[in-house]
Amino acid sequence: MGYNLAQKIIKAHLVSGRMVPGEDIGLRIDQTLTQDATGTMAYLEFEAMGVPRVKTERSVAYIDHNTLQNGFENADDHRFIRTVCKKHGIYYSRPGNGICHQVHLERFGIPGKTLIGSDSHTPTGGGIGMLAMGAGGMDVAVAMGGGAYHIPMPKVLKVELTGQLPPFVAAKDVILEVLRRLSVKGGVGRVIEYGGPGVATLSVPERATITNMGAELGATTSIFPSDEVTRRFLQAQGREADYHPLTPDPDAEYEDVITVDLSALAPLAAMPHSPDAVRPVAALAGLPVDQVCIGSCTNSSLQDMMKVAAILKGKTVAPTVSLTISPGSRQVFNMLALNGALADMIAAGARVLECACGPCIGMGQSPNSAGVSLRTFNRNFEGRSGTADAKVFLVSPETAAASALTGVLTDPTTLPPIPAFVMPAAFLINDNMIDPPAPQAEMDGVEVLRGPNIKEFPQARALEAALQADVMLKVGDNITTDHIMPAGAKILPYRSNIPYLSQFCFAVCDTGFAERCKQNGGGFVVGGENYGQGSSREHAALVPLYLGIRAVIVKSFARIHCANLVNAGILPLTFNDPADYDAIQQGDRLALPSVRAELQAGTAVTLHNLTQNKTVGLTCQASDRQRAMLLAGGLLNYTRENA
Ligand code: MIC
Ligand code: SF4
Repeated sequence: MGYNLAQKIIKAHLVSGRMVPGEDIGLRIDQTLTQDATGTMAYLEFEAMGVPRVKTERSVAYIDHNTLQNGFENADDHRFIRTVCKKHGIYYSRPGNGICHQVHLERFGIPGKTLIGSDSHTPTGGGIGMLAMGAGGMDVAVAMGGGAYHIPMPKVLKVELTGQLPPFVAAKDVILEVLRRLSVKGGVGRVIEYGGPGVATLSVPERATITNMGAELGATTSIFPSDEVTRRFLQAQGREADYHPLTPDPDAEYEDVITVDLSALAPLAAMPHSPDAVRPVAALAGLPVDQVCIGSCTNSSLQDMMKVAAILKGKTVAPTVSLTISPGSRQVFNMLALNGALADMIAAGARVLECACGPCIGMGQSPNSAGVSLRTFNRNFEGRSGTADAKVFLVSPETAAASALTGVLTDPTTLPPIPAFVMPAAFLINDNMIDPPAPQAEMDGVEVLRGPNIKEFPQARALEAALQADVMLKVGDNITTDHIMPAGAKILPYRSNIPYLSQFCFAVCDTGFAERCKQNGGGFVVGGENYGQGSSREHAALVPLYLGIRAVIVKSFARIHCANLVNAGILPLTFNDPADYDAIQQGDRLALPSVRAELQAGTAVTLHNLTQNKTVGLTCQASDRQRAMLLAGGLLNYTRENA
């Protein structure tokens, strides 16, 4: 039997387990990346492991999220990360150099390699044929120390692309179409592999838009083949030597195949508050718009920006609209400045922001009350923009630019033609904002500089024989890590200060949660389907741990969050019968009378609801290795015990 792309890379990196879907596999990791909002914690964890120099082929730290310096906290964290990088063999991409995924694609990604990043959009690297996955900070720390990355062996779904995108229809519309069909849970346990004749018609940045937003499917990752288009992209980045062709075997097998005819697509939009609430732009056209934000790791390539500039050229942004544009990298920004496109954006009235995550993570630019904001980003979860009642729609750069001019949601296919974009034969290469690590001989002399914002992170304890506590919170389906641990300009500076962060835990759902936990010494959280979707932030596990949460009991979990819970030493439990969810109320007293012995024996866990007088069967969704981690009280304790 032949191998598909994902299986080929997995096979070449397998260090433990069998390639049987659902079974735990360990993978050798070639590259890692971090960003600043998750990186501080990841490097504190790396330091705690006591490994002097990273053992990966390439590890890079990016500063792109916490770039608003409203107080000393973010600047201190950046200085900490810079000095840790110098000391431990990590490349440091300075603030102003761009968004991690865009810069990594341009400067470091290599087809056929494995990459994990402490950011859920790491699958962007799938656009050049990497097996690139989002992970918790602790997993990234372990990989930097030379340890394997463990995932359940995924199934592989093929998306067969045919035809060619019509003018003004974009890669964003491709991934929105896939989200419309599969939903935000459709990718769980799967790699989404793109193939078919349509692939050759898509540039690397277009492919990267599609793999980036595959995170919103809940997929392990998404991947494109590495072909002549990939070679030309790497050549234009001065990195032809990094090119390796990579295609699936002709007799490769897939779990399933779905077909997307690129020629038949029209501009699409994801409506508030979920990336899979997708409708044709034409059906929503005319909706008044208050704000348009163009950028983010999904849509900030030179190609995206040039299309936007061409649409804006010679026009003026509608008087009722605030338009922001954040180029994805300094390479993109610089090229726009040199070729005049930036002047067209400025002349049209765009508010040009630095090349960073910016509004995507609520670092400024919150919309007005109940405002309609069109964004080329990948997430429109409730409250993420910083305005609780804002309505965020996710659209392509073309739809965003067209609507910024008219002031209402506008189908860009109604616009007059713009010049076709041609990929440059050579990008502007200038790596002067990437600070290399100290040479081996000098690393001991590097002092790591820590600010007062860095507090100790909470440590789990070994699992007791039995647990008994109250349900601190009951929530519904599709709870995101933005619900559990919100981000935004006011909170993000405290990513290395768990005690401070804890007061905001679940505040989107219930402002009393943190206080209730403090008064009760913690307890349990109950949830519905796809609990923990979205961001990879391990803070969504570390903060509940700090508040005394011992188990999360839900209908189903999103992959990265489930792994983060295990790493933190919190039990991830699922109902054997989803209907039992209805029989538990917030405030109920629950007992897990034999939880330790049950976990030692397997994955079945018995729950007594003492308030409702009902016994419920649960499963601990964990591999043998993860169960050992839970018994020990999380990944750090487990690593210490097994060192
Ligand atoms: C996001 O898009 O939600 C983030 C901010 O990039 C997160 C990481 C974080 O919470 O720091 C992600 O996607 O993993
Ligand atoms: Fe940054 Fe937004 Fe991308 Fe997250 S999704 S890495 S916040 S640009």
